[in-house]
Amino acid sequence: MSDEAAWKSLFDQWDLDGNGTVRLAELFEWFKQNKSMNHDQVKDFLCKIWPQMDLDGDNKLSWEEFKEAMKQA
Ligand SMILES: [Ca+2]
Repeated sequence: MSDEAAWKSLFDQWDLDGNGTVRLAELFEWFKQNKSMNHDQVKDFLCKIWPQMDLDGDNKLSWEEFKEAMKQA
């Protein structure tokens, strides 16, 4: 699987309602369910990474923003 295909499959997992953008709330739910982190751990983690991913600050993560974040990770 190419990097981009792997990223897309992760992005699709994060996009719980399948509308093509990932909201902070969706990411929050995903990390709680999939990473065995408690509420505070997820909150701390997302406080750090979210601003680096949501480049235009609209509180939604587009596929383009997601790809940029992955390239820099
Ligand atoms: Ca955004």
